[in-house]
Amino acid sequence: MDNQKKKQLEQYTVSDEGKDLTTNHGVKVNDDEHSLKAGDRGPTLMEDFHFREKMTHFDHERIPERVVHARGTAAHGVFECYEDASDITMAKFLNEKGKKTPVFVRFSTVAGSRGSADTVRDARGFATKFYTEDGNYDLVGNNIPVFFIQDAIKFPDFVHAVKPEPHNEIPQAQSAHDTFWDFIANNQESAHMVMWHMSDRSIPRSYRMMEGFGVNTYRFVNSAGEAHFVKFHWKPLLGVHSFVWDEAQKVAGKDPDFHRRDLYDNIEQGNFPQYELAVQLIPQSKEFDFDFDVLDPTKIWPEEEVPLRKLGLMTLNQNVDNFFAETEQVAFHAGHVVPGIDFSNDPLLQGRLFSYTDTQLIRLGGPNFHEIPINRPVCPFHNNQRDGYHRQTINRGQVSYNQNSLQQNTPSVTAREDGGYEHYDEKVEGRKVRARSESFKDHFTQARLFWNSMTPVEKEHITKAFCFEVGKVESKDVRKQVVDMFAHVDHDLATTLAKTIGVAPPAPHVANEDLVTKSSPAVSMFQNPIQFVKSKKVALIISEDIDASPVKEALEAEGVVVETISSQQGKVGTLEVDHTFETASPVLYDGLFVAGVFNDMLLTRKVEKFVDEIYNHYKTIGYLTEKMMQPPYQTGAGVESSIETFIESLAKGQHFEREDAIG
Ligand code: HDE
Repeated sequence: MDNQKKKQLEQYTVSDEGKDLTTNHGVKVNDDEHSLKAGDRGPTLMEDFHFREKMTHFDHERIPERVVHARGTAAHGVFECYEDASDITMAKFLNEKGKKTPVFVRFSTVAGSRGSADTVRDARGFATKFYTEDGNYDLVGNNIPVFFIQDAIKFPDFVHAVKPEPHNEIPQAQSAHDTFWDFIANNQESAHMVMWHMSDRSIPRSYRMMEGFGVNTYRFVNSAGEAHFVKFHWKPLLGVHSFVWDEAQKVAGKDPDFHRRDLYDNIEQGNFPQYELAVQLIPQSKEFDFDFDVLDPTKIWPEEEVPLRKLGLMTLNQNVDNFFAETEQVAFHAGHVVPGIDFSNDPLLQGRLFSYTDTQLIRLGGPNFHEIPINRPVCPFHNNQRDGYHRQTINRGQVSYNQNSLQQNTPSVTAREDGGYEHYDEKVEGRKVRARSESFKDHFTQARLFWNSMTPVEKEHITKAFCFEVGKVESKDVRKQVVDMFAHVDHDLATTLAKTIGVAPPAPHVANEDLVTKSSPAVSMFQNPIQFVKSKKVALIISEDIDASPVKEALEAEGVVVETISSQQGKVGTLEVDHTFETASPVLYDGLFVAGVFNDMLLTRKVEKFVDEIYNHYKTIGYLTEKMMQPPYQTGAGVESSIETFIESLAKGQHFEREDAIG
């Protein structure tokens, strides 16, 4: 099963290597460099069918980018089920220990356009397509467990506000501008999500180190018809790690493809990203037992109250062959479910169920996008739908309707017991109203709970992010509205913000802090650290006369990816130089080891600059001899003078104990 999708894709994959150049109609071409002309200085002739076909195809190469989540990257993989979970769901891919299901995952940013930088401050999409024997199941999630709005009807407004402003299309891929913050201050249901957005979660170090969340509440249904409300989680085995803000901004310039490259390179190197799938479950009967509404997508279900149950492990082990054919054409849909997985009445989810097919119709040019290789189920699919743009299937026979006698009423329906999808028979009644439930109207308790769960360093980063973002807002009035809004979360936070951005402090005592003392340590990145070194990237500075190969070997033995840097490319001693100081940048590495020394003042200055930046971004520094490292960088947290301690420090990640020295 796990390579069923691979086999299917192979049927559609071609290699042009070694082949004759032909037109799309199979005619061999004798010249691909000159258009057909009347004389070698004459006009081009209409009859040049090769030129016309080549140019027309080129003119039509682009399809509209996704309205949101335009910038992304993807990989193939496999999901392996941990145990039979048939007590909670009849989804077959979760019903057998060891069962393998092929998957395709696309990660993305939300706001930026297709060519924008990877490391901007933004939520990240985490969309997974499971090619199951019961049909495709799409878990279309984000790396933040809540959302900005509660009702899908507000999504176009939210997206208009966060996207570049319409008069000048500035700024690209950023929320640090007036319309975003104006929307926030005037739509206070966004408070909880904004707290996450201002945290380091929205500047992830790597797609491999990011959690995923289904956000919306779904339903699991077992074969006895019993239902649970369910929330989905992906937990990365490497843990959750982020950049610091200054670093993220610089990486956006030095390598706008940073996340894309990181995922691609690591899969090529065999460092396959892995994530455990876990669920939180609330039985139907306990729907009203919590201090949040289970249908409200701006609320988490604190893990301390509703524990996680792990269902399986996903491994991403293969890069795409062709970005456009696979990554760009993949069509996810929150409504692609299989028997055993159903929807709740979460009003955000209900609206998503409409939007995803609608968007594919314009993006992929018609109703047959399910026939595109990356979107095809691995199980058979038959129905009476016919024709439309780009139809590829050749349906035999005269019947394309139901009921019929000419074809013994086939294709035929399947009863629920035999695997037919039957919607959960929830009883629903109500008056038609445009309204929001009272139980959705508390916007600050969980925003405060999130704040309470942060370590001091995390709080510091959130505060600085607010000061940066709102500091970029030109309207003083909007700035003040934001200050007043977040005073409901934390008065000190709002006061610091007000002071930094030059507006009046919030009125005393609007804060929630005395009312909400609860926290959920599970949402803190720093209270749940996972240490590792394999696949971390280290810059190794080398010079003539010093043999740095033992350092390189020792690091590589631990799975560290080492890139050598020196004054020029070519060989230095026994080592090949990967980069000069010009082609490398400290922001692209997790750590630095200096194993070289230069007599030239200019080069020494370049090393110092490298060290300084690594130090200011709290990363691990190592050196061989004191001559190679100037004070004040010779000692302190995460500064090591042996390879062994360097590796230990590198495993820990960022060294925020340095904060005092950096300020
Ligand atoms: Fe989406 N979303 N969304 N979204 N979303 C799209 O579909 C939409 C929401 C998410 O890698 C679009 O194919 C509405 C929440 C991801 O291809 C579009 C609402 C979450 C991706 C759309 C939401 C998501 C999308 C644009 C509010 C986290 C990228 C292109 C009701 C759970 C999938 C496309 C990929 C993409 C609509 C809210 C995740 C326009 C109307 C909440 C990861 O259909």
